[in-house]
Amino acid sequence: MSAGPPRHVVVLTGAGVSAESGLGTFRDKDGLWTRYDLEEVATPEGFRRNPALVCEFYNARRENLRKARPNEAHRALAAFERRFQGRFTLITQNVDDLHEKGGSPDPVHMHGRLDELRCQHCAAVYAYDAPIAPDSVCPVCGREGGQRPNVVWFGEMPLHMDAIDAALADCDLFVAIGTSATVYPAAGFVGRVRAMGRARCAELNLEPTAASSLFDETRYGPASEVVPAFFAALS
Ligand code: BJW
Repeated sequence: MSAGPPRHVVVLTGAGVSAESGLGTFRDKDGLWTRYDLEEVATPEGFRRNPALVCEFYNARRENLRKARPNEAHRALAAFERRFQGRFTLITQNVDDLHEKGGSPDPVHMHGRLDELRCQHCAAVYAYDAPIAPDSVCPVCGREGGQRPNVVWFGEMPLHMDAIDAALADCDLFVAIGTSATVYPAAGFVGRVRAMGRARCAELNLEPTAASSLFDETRYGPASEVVPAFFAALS
């Protein structure tokens, strides 16, 4: 494990980093999966069975996101990236754009983005900020239907995995923030980084998770407090 200042910091964020911005998490008390059946709204099979329900679910999430603002955790990560002299890779499981709004230039959205659609006919991915319906028309190929949120559902391959694998192999500090460590492959990142034996691993979360014992360092509390404190101490 490296001593001294890190050379390449990799940060993985989850829903907890956006919780204080008013976006619900998935598995906390009152989380999205306590109100919706994930099989119905977050799988390709659910979308095929009931596209109207899935469109409604994501339309409501897009509307919520419109009102949300980045919090101190998003801003602290962006500020650290601006001043850090080494390499910095921000990987997010979140489909919101609060890292970008907080000033991060290019977070890696491994589970896609709420503000993009993908056409299942021509595979075009395009920015979209309005409600969609099962009969929406693709602006690229003009065909009706088959427009879906450009997000990664269960059973689908997360995005940008080559870049993520390379960053995990290269980092000497890995920090997981606001994620319950239940959804793979992201939940396995800390184990992979540890197995390579080169990086210090830190978990910043509201409370301990199933993966806490794998981290060298843990800080518990709201992201808006623990994230700024952790990254201030790092620079
Ligand atoms: C705070 C806080 C505050 C709260 N401050 N903290 C059996 C074993 C292993 C794997 C599998 C298995 N069976 C099936 C699988 C695979 C499956 C999987 O992992 N299932 C598990 C549930 C078991 N995974 C997949 O299918 C993935 N694809 C895949 O594996 O492809 C094959 C592959 C193989 C090898 C390499 C690569 C690929 C795809 C997963 C897609 C997940 N999609 C979703 C929906 C995205 C779109 C949308 O948003 O609607 O992604 S599900 C949902 O969970 C969303 C999230 O990104 C993801 C993770 O959730 P997250 O962020 O951790 O949120 P929570 O709510 O769980 O936790 C919040 C945390 O914050 C908590 O700890 C709180 O305490 C904390 N917190 N307030 C700080 N203020």
